[in-house]
Amino acid sequence: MFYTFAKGSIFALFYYDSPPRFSAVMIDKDKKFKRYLITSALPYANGPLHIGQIAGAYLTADIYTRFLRLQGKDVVFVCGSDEHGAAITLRAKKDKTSPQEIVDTYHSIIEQSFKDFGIEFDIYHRTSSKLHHETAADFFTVLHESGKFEQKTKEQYYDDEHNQFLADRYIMGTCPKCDYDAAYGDQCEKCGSALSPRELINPKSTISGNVPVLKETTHWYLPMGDYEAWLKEWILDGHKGDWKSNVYGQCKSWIEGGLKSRAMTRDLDWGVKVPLEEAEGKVLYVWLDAPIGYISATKQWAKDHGKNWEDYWKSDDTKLVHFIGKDNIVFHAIIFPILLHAHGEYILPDNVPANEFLNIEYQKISTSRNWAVWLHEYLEDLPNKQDVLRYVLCSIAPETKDSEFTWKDFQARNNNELVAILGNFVNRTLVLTQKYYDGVVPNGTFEEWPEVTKRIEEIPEEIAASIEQYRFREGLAKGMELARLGNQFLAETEPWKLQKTDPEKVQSIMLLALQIAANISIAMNPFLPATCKKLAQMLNIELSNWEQAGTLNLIEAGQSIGEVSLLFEKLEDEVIDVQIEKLQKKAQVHS
Ligand code: B3M
Ligand code: ZN
Repeated sequence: MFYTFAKGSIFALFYYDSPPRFSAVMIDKDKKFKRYLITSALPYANGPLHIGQIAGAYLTADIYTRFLRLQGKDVVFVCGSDEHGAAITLRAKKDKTSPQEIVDTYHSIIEQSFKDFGIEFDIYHRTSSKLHHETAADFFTVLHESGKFEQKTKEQYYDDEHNQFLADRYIMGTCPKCDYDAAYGDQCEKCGSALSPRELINPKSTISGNVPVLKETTHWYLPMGDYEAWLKEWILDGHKGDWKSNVYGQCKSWIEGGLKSRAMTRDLDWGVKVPLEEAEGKVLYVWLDAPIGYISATKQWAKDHGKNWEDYWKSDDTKLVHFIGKDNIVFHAIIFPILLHAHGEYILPDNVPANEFLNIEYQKISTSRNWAVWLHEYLEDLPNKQDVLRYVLCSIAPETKDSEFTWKDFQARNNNELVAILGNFVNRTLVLTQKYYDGVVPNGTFEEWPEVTKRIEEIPEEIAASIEQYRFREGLAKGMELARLGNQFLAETEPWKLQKTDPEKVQSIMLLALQIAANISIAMNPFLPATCKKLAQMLNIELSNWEQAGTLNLIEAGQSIGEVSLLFEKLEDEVIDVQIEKLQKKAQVHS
């Protein structure tokens, strides 16, 4: 092979040539990590998944993890169902069934649709498991015994009709910060503010609709204010410029707004029981128990795979990254870190890359109005099109602000990008290889096209840098640049015209086009895994590791390519119209 590229120095080269935001600090920082623990928010098992959740906390985490795995890194990607809290019990009440019934039903639906969609967790656990209950209770005990909680008796809202205290989603009212009239007792979903029930204007019980009364109850509080100085140092100084600005900004306003004590227990009968004799009838606050779900999931995975879970949670050379949606920022960036820090044995997240929200057809997703595209329905209606949805959701991922999903845009991105650019390039290359050489890869040299070979070498490094900085849209666009480069290369060299007059040059052209296609199969693998697997099969090459991306000898002269078929198909208007109608019809029924 004429051209080979020395690897190993890729980061140095790339960072050196790039704008200052790719700082040397980042490389050094990342070098100290020996292993990675990646988490995605645990979805409540109270309904199926919609594409807004996927775009928020799962797709990007999956891309990130696949990228690490391709580099041969030691990585574990954990998730599971969040099976406690009012989200579950209220749903059970609404459906006139038991919480257990609800979580069993939705846990399986959710787990299956993640699998079918290609979100590849190492474990998908559940917080109703015995291991989780033990882990969460032990965590509470450690904090309790080391005096990290304050026990306080206070008046709380109570529903007289149902004989129940009303915390979190059991109470609704008007948000004191933004006037939204359906804010929950723990959070306003409109402005993202964390609230306590007593702050709500015109509070109402969500079970009876009645105006609640006040009644005394005892709980264990986390004095968050005590950690303000520590949080300032850790986040505001320590993660400035490194955490995404939406995350950093929210943390800053939280910390600077003053942190109040927060109850870590609840008067409920569904959840992890508070492990104290005097706490009969009380369970752990779901936002204490749920993030500990990441720990219990890791424990279960380690048990199943002969690993030591503590390596992943208690060792400074592990990089912990929480992928979440913006409504979960305070819990992952402030409350859970305080708990981990207070416990004392755990590492803290290195990053909390939160996405903003995805709207559908210019309206906020609403599960109660059924304004959503449900993942399991998508997978049924549009089978074998997981990667199309991955592509679209990554292209429009709400990384820095809310973004819009529309079915027309989905169609356009499929037809004009996946079909016309990526699919077209691969198909032209493979069909010509069959036609000219009976599918046997020709020999050739590339010195005539230094700009093309240079880009092939550079693009994977650029994709890597984008992913490492949680800029997934940018990384995907770079991947598409490889396909555009390939199309442009074929358009300019016109092998179909040269075949009669200069077949030797055509061999070189086709070999280089095949190397581009092979590079796509690695470089786009984290984004479009099924497509890249199929592409590798068509090229008849082993799916390689990331280190090989950017090299020009991925496919060898003399080898045969495999069977050729189309990577993507055009989506006709009819198919899209059905989806638009379905969305509208179902929403009308529910409103
Ligand atoms: N279940 C909230 C949500 O689904 C919650 C996340 C828990 S992550 C530890 O948005
Ligand atoms: Zn609000």
